[in-house]
Amino acid sequence: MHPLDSYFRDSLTADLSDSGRAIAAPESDKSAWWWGLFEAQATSRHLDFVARELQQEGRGFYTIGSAGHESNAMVAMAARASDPALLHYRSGGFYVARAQQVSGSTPIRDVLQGLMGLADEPIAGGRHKVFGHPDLAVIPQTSTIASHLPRAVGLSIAMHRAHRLGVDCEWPSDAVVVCSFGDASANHSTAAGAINTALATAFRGLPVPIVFVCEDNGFGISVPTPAGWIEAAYGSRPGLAYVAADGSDPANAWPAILKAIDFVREQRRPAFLHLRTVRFGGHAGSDAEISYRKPRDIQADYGRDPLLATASCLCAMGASAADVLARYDDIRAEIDREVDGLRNDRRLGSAAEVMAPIALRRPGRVAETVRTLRNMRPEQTEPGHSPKPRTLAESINAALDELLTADRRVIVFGEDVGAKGGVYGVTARLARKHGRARVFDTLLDEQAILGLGLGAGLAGLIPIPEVQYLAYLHNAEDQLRGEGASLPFFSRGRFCNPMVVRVAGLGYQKGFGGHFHNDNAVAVLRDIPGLVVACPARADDAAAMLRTCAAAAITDATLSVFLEPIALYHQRDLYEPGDQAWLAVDHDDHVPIGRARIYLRPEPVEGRASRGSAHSTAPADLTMISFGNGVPMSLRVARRLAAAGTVAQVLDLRWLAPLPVEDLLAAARSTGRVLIVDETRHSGGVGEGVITALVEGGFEGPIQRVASQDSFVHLGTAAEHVLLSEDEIEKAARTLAEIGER
Ligand SMILES: Cc1ncc(C[n+]2csc(CCOP(=O)(O)OP(=O)(O)O)c2C)c(N)n1
Ligand SMILES: [Mg+2]
Repeated sequence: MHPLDSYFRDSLTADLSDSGRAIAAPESDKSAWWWGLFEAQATSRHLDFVARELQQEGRGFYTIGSAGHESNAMVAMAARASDPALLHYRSGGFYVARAQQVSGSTPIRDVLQGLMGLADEPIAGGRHKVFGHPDLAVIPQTSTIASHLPRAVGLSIAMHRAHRLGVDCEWPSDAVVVCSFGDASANHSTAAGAINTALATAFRGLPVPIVFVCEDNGFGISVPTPAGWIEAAYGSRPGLAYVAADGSDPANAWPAILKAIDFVREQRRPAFLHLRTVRFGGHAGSDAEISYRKPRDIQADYGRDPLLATASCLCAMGASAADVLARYDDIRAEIDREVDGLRNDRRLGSAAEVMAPIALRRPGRVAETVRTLRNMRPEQTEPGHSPKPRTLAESINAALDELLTADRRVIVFGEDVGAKGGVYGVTARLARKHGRARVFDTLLDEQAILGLGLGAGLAGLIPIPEVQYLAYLHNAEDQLRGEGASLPFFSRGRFCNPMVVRVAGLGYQKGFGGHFHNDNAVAVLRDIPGLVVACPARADDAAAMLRTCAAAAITDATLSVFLEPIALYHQRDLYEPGDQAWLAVDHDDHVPIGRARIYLRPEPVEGRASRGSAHSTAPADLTMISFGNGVPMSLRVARRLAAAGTVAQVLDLRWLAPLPVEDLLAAARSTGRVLIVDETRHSGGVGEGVITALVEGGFEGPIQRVASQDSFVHLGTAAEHVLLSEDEIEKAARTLAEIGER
């Protein structure tokens, strides 16, 4: 028996009123309420004991428990079952108490299935031990501490926006977001940033109905949080209502907790509920607390057991210790019966089953959604007038305008996207036309921007945030990796993050130099399961691909990064100054995810007779596989090669994840030789993926790759030393063309 279990039993058996820790009875005799609290707390406690027993038997895989924190059950009791909750991994009491409010709930089974990794676990299908349930408004969280706070804040802001815009939102208009986390987590920059976002947003007068619940047990694994720090840090923040409650004194904690939740519900402003707790049994089953704590300190915590405190209240109201113990034992027996019932339950049986929720892809339906969206747009051209060729930036602007017009769920936001219309004018005029409720500036914090996007998706909106430069996505990247992309995985698709994150990036821009405005690192995005990475090079593709990404967000809750090559935003010419050959007319509705574009042969060179097959219908001599800035560079090189008698076709990948494997293999096979033109870095760049696809696809011809250096990008003209150049491309292409006869 766990020592905490024996301590509880022994203390109950001794006369509680003699224990020197008698607790004031609540004002009214609401014994049913107190029994409900005890039941939630004791259920959570026993589940923790059982988790460790199951692990010893090899049937359980998770032992981070809630023991000592169970007064968080009162937070659920003070909230409503429809209030979205994003919970700390020690909020077991909350979970059980929330389940008590929803008939038909099976919290014991849910939690057991979670820690045993069973396929029928209701939210994650056993993929991770999370607190989450589709019917309990509990949105599952990852283990990355504090990473859920930006989303929680985003949800609290976006719920209101959705209601204001008349968008269907699954959360009531007076809902309160409940977000719990630990005391050490409160120091994480993600938490600090998210709380700041809530305050800065509320400061502007916008509703931010969120209660931050800091479950303060005084430790982050082995590291103590100095006494008084949480109060010092959050007790007097302007705009943050601070409420303290002691979990080991539930009678006094209850009114404080109720006050915090009611305040947020009525005022629509953030509150910080500082819930003092203890932590029993170390950080997890594997944590030998004795190595960093004194035995007498560990023992002293037992006197602050919230279960004993609730038992005291029950006894003060007339229950006998035997009644309490009987209920305590009944709960354990109920859990044991559930464990027995789960003996033969299955776990997911294949990679396909595990991966099923990662990315829903229904290209047919996405295409239909694009058509529906397009039907909503006003007629853009007068009859008889041909549509105007556009630059990449103009085309994205027009596509955003069209999406905002077609679907009121679409919102566009980021740093400088509002009045200024973006650093490069891509969102110009959109705020004026569609209003500041739908096109708006955010705080200068990429985590906050993505968090708002994640929350907005949960509120029924279709967020299209902008991250100003690729270099600045990196400091917030976990919001895509850990939060956005993993949510469907941990919720079997019940909660998702439909979103298109526009990111301006890649090198070669002349206007604004240096690494941070020319960052070419995309490897960190390409390995995120399920994430779509789009990279349009030309205006017509940009509009069509943006529609595809938005339609995929609407239809399949797809999360996409839309990587826009800054250097191509305003490019008009391709071969010669004034030729306007890089402008394009938006004619395709959409581009299916993972389909490449092929430029079959170079434009003939005016006035120059080319040798070989440049103008014939014979197949090309080599395939250049590229994307982004590499596409116009390759086309220019192809033209020079054509003049010398070598015909090169250029394939634009368009999608960097998933790569258009079928298309690139077909193009490679059609010429037998491949040159990969990759403006990202030699190590970890996109080209590595292309080579792998070619080799794994059985392509046996010669492959050459040219890429940028493994360097940061220099300021000014010296950037040319490290970024891939057309000369390098041409040299490699000529070498490749000379390798044997096909
Ligand atoms: C970003 C991140 N860094 C490190 C960890 C490893 N880790 C897990 S829990 C934890 C301590 C958290 O302490 P606290 O926030 O006080 O919560 P408690 O476990 O005490 O309830 C750490 C360091 C993590 N999960 N996430
Ligand atoms: Mg802690």
